[in-house]
Amino acid sequence: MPPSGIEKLAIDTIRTLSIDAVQRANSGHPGAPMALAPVAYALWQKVLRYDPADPTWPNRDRFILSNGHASMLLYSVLHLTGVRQVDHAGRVLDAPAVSMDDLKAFRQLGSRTPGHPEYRLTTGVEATTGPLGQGAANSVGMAMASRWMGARYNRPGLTLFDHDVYAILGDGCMMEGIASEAASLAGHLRLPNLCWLYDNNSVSLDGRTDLSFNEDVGKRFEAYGWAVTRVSDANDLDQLAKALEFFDRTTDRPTLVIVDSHIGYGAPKKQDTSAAHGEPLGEDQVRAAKRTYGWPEDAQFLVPDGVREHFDQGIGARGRKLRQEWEALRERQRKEFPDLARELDLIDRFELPEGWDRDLPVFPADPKGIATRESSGQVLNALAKRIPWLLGGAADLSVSTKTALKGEANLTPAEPGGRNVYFGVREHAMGAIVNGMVLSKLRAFGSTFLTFTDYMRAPIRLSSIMEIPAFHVMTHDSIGLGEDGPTHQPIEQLASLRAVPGLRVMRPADANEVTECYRLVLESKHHPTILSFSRQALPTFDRTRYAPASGARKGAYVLADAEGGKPEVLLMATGSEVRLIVEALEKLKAEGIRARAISMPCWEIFEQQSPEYRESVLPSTVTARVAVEQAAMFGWEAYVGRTGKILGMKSFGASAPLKDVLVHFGFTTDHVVAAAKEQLGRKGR
Ligand SMILES: Cc1ncc(C[n+]2csc(CCOP(=O)(O)OP(=O)(O)O)c2C)c(N)n1
Ligand SMILES: [Mg+2]
Repeated sequence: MPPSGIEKLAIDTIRTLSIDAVQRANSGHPGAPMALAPVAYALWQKVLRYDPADPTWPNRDRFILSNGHASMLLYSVLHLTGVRQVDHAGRVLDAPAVSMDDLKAFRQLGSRTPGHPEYRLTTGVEATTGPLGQGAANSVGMAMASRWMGARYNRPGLTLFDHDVYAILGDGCMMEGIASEAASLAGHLRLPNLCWLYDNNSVSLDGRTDLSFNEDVGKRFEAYGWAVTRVSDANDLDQLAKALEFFDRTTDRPTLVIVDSHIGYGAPKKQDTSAAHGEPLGEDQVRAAKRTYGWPEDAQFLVPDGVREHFDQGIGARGRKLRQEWEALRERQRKEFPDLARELDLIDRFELPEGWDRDLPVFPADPKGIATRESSGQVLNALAKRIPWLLGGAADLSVSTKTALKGEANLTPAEPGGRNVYFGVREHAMGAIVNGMVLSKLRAFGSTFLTFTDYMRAPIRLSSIMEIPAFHVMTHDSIGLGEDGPTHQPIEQLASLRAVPGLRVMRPADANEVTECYRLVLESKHHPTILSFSRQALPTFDRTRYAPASGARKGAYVLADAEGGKPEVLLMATGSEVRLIVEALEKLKAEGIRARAISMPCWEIFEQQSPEYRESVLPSTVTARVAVEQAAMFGWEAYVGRTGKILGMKSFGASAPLKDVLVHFGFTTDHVVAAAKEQLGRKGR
């Protein structure tokens, strides 16, 4: 049955607001919002447990628009349901999340209605979407987080966390590998609180999807272990309601609802080519569509009387009531389980428990030392003991990356509150699932070999765009991993990750720098981090002889300095190569040459220090400079200057034992010494 009365009016308002905003911007995708308006309506108005008056309510259902190009669908709904704005301190303001002026400023500079939904910019946008498939994978992380929170904080008769997570996704998302990876894991974990609504319109940008996509999606999802149901007409509210009830009844697996729809519904022109996709309809089509809807042709941005009230009586009233009931439960929790209540306060404010860093290890000086992946494992475990909501795992490499949290349960279908997550060999989804968990305020991490960050660049980049502190433990961080050879030896990864705005790349030199780097990670509320750790043992520096490891907190610091005056030559390095510059400094000292060894675990943080501090570490008058890093040299020019020397990698690595690889590519103390002398215009020996 097609909608009628006020329901039709509400749905057509979503449609026409979307059409008008795209038309006014003269840019955007009206087709999907026109088709999906009834789907959004059925979900938001009838089902979603969401209080527009408090979008921060922790147990709200989450809604993700994975096909972010349909952003106007979400903005129209946020506007019509009257979702309030939340400021950066988490306060709910007496202002709309999306005002009429915002709708009119769609895709304009500084507006809250950018081309694709952006987390933090617009209240009600639960995740930044746009790169297809990401939002779908985020939703898996959010569903895992909901279950995790429930397992930890619910008590009999006191259910604080049981929210559902809904994602709308299109053919594009369905074609992306990341959605398959995430769906496979969601099926494995049997997440009953996850519902994907698939806009099966058989059209994508290049035309009909049968140009490239003919598989039976339903069968594929059944094979993943999902429950699958169908809606044969996106305009049929009864069918949509039944599908959402089916999801509600399904308690042992995730649900896929395949919704057949017609892109650009209501516009008479055939919509199976480019129109209604990446471009506005044009004035004539806009009028024609409005005629089809029975809408006044000349009206723009019209919200008919009664529509806002209708939403308020639906989602508004339901959400208010549910949220108030939840607040009452939370009060009971405060009385009956005060410790749990306090933990939730901390989580809510994204803070850490008192004494969270109390057990952090201090590593004694040791010339042989340990691999930074090993010290990382120890530090991570010390943190996990104090921060109950720290959880994560690896993409099938936890034995190598040393990320297992000892004594903690695995996260499984039967134990959704476990803290060791087995992502399987699904790096791309892992990145997005970790983002989803962090968006749900858990301190979540992923892990694999540094070289495989290539498989997860999109979610890493999005974590930075969203300004969320997701972090990843990346080991085997150089050619120093040895025998596995060029495919596993990262070369350009450090440089490419350093190029991501806001992302912190940390490559600590020894065990104590590892501890400092983790402090920075946990203290960060808005910066994601890639931690880069060695497979091979690295000496633990004698901090009575050299500077304290706390210098790492400034991103770069003078670890060891020449005696007897200003240094003649600056030696700088990160991670495993810092030992080389320290040894070189000692050798140069024996020859009467004053060198300075600078450990630079995090360029991004160093760049945020005062000009005075940076000058104190890298005095501009000292132009003899050598940088050492087993990676592509890109970027080091900024620190060595035009005349400095970079000892780095110009090629891929090689498969051979560690010591042979290092000698072959010139990562030896003697080589650093020679480079330093060359810089000073002296003959190397
Ligand atoms: C990873 C990624 N690749 C490509 C694009 C560009 N893009 C935007 S929409 C779209 C087609 C999407 O088709 P579909 O999901 O079926 O959406 P519909 O056109 O049906 O609304 C493409 C390729 C993108 N946003 N993200
Ligand atoms: Mg499509």
